[in-house]
Amino acid sequence: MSTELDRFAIFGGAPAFAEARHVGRPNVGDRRALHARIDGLLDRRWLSNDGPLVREFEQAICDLTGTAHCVAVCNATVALEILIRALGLAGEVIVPSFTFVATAHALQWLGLTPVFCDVDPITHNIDPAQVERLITPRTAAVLGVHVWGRPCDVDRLSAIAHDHAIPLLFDAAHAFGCSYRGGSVGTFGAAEVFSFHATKVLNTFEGGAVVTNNGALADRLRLMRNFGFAGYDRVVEVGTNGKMPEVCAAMGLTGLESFETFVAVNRRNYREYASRLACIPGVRLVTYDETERCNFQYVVAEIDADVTHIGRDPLVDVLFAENILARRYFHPGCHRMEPYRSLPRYADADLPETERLSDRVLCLPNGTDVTSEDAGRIADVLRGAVAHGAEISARLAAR
Ligand code: T4K
Repeated sequence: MSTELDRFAIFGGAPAFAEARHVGRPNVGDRRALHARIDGLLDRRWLSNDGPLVREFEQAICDLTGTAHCVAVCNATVALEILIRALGLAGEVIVPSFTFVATAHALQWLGLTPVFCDVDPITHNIDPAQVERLITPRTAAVLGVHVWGRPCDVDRLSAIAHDHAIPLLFDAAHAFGCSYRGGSVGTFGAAEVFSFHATKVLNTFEGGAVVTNNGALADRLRLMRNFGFAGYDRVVEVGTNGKMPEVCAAMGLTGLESFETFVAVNRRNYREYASRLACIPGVRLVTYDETERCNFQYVVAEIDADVTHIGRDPLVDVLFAENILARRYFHPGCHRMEPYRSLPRYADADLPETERLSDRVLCLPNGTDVTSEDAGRIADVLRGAVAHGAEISARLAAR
């Protein structure tokens, strides 16, 4: 006998989508403008190393964020590494565990010690009170992350960093185009790092940038991203190859021309999700402060399994069967990933909010590849699954 549950693809029904709907489909701007820029760089035969498109892109980022200096780099992970190196940091850096692992890896890669800090359960951002408790004489810096593009408590973190005379840095990988108290992300702390990875609201295929108002720091970053070269044959620093190619800047410049559209589509989809997922017990959509500039790139739901009677993970299985590839960012939390989980210093990590969140968070597809009909249908599937949460859980358990 067929039941309501048989309509779900996980139990043999037809999937909601014939083709996969992804979190992180790239936003692509005007192809003709992109092709023209690519023709230009091919005609110039200038493909990399501080080319005119990279310079134009850097200036555009400065203009948009109101920051004095932008150093474009091949990706945000390398941007973080170069920044940490340029500041000469050594010892411990306080950082959230609830972040993409690149934030912690950049520190570990350079021989620094990430000191994992818990996050605020509502904002999902690093908890300033705990930052203060974690500061010791070994603390070299605080590295906050503007998770989902919602800025950290910049004022409190700035006061703490100032009181302890340590630099405050931000991983702003998610927060391009966002603001805090009217000021653009990019202008806070000693420096901030953007990601322009394919999955970000603005992409350069792969890419990242350090933005700062500190001219001396920017000069050093420029040297370090190009092997430490200060001119032909003159190396004045240890450096690496962190250069952004011209074709990436071409993509970034083209994307910037459509940036307002990307954000408008994200906002429209977010609102569609929000209206359909409102008032579902046990499902809480992360909200944005719309009095600020937000990029709405991430649509994030928290699932409270005690209320929904279906956990986040079985829910992901249900959605995947429907061809809705929802993601569990940042499960399981950096401190529960290698190499951190096997290192003695993290054995007693006490990060209850991080663990609670990383077991509850579900990211839903957004971006210009997602129509509002898609968003509505995805929300309806989620709502339907939660409505049958207990029965689905029981049937999955019986398998
Ligand atoms: N700090 C934070 C807080 C970050 O979130 C990130 C990156 C970084 C630092 C480091 O920035 P980068 O060094 O990457 O510039 C993704 C991204 O790879 C990563 O950039 C991002 N954060 C993270 C949150 O998400 P994955 O492993 O989920 O990526 P991937 O490549 O599997 O892409 C996700 C989905 O997007 C795919 O299932 C399909 C879709 N997709 C992806 C690409 C690359 C496409 O449709 N087309 C594409 O070209 O980590």
